[in-house]
Amino acid sequence: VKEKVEFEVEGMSCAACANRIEKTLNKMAGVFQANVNFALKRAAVAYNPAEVTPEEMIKRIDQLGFKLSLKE
Ligand code: 9UX
Repeated sequence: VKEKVEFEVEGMSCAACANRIEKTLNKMAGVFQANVNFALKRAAVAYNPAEVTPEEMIKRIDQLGFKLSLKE
């Protein structure tokens, strides 16, 4: 199963921040593909809901010092 979720990203100060977030999400078990757009302050993640949840992504990225909020 593949689900997609979109987040708004708060706290990014430079494009390397987007790369840090993207790499961290891509390393999480159950994440197929994460893309973070610095200019748009958006993150899009394709994931397996049986392995990982958007809430776990939010918690993981909070540890890096950025805030993800679900976009509906
Ligand atoms: Mo840029 Mo971000 O110098 O975590 S990498 S502010």
